Amino acid sequence: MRQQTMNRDWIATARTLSEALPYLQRYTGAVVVVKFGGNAMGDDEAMAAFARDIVLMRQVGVNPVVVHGGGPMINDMLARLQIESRFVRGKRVTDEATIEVVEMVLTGRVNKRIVQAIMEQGGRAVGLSGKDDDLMLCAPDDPELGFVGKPVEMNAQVLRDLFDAGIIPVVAPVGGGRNGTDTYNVNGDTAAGAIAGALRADRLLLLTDVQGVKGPEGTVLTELTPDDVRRLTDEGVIAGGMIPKTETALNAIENGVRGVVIIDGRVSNACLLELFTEHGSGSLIRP
Ligand code: X2W
Repeated sequence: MRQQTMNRDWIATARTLSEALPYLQRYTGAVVVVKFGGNAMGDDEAMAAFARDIVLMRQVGVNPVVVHGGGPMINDMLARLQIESRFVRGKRVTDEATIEVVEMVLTGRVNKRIVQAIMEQGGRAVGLSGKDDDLMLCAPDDPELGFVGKPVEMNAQVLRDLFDAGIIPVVAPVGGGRNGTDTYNVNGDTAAGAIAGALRADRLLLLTDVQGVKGPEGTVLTELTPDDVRRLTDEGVIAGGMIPKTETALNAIENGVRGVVIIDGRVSNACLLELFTEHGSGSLIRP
């Protein structure tokens, strides 16, 4: 029911909407790839909040693509099947038994949970993997890792076709081999970077569980160039788990992505804060 009384919160809400106009205009028609990692997924409430942001983006004319991870969910299923999880340099050693589980978990349960959450918020979503319409063809990444793939050929037309139909693509990071029979496990960040590159996306948002890239004093750096990233990496300031993210960012930018933002997915409405307010919410890397 409409209420006529004025309330400070509502006035602030109206002002926020009004102030969003230039950002809404800037991002109309933009392609925004969002990497949603397994650690960022959390409970049903967090999932619903994420889905709501994505549906809002689509509603205001952005073309969002969700590329998800699901490492923790793969670990759980492997444990239930009594298969050991082993990682080398942050990537899962993927033998024949493991790739079966990876494909089932990512393209099945995890992918459909996100699709369903988006549908529940009133959006239209279709789930697919890198195998669908040859979206992401892979070659072996490193013999030590088994069926871990590096994307070697991207065919992003299916994503554009989905945009045109008003559908939000939700992509599981599993790719096919060029021989038409192999299956590869691709790191979620790597897959998101490759997809953003193939689309020459306006933004790649990497949702993580840290605040962003930190400088030597431990404060979050809000804006960096690729050269800054290289320098801070050489100096050891960017280290550990941040390295795969910044590497993904540099590759994506080399492939024509206009900006990559590393943001804290635990902050509510992180994607909206980044795109539609002046308070970007993490570290923006752009040339
Ligand atoms: C990842 C794919 C899932 C992923 C894995 O098997 O765990 C490799 O390591 P998060 O949740 O984004 O970490 N693949 C090669 O990246 O999930």
